Amino acid sequence: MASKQILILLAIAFPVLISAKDITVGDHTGWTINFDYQTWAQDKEFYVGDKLIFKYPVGSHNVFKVNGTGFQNCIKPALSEALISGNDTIVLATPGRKWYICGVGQHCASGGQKLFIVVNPVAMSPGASPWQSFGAPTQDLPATGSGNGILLASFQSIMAIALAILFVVV
Ligand SMILES: *[C@@H]1O[C@H](CO)[C@@H](O)[C@H](O)[C@H]1NC(C)=O
Ligand SMILES: *[C@@H]1O[C@H](CO)[C@@H](O)[C@H](O)[C@H]1NC(C)=O
Ligand SMILES: [Cu+2]
Repeated sequence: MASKQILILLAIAFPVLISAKDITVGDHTGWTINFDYQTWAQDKEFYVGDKLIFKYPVGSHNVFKVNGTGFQNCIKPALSEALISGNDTIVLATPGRKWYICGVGQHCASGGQKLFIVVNPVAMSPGASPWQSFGAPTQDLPATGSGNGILLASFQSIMAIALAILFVVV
């Protein structure tokens, strides 16, 4: 309960820092064989609320969510569990380790068509601490005039103070 309230407060206080992303797996390459998804994932941050999108020509590949063992050994779950739309969207709903494989032929075992990611709990910009933005104008504010910007900045300060109080109380 308390953590949910903190999340809501964070979302109100720091809207610019929190934004769910749509992440296309493999970027323009999409979901296919002979692509190094571990290297691709290395320099990326995944957060709860982000969406993974697996893109591929329908019928050529599919997507299974598996566990660590299934990932290691390319164990395909029942075909009924496969995502097959060619534009498969998975919302990262919980933090932790996630594993995905393709279940077509030997794509996972021989083609390396497998993805392992770690999902972070809160969708906050990398390296941004709430206290760094305390009272300071945040970047990328909508350009609706300085008056609004200052209003928003002080609103965020108030929310940050409320948040600080909440942390002390909880
Ligand atoms: C991993 O998933 C398989 C089914 O695909 C299941 O049989 C196995 O028990 C699971 N292993 C763990 C550690 O959860
Ligand atoms: C793929 O899915 C995303 C969201 O899940 C959607 O925004 C996009 O329009 C879809 N693209 C196609 C080509 O269907
Ligand atoms: Cu495949």
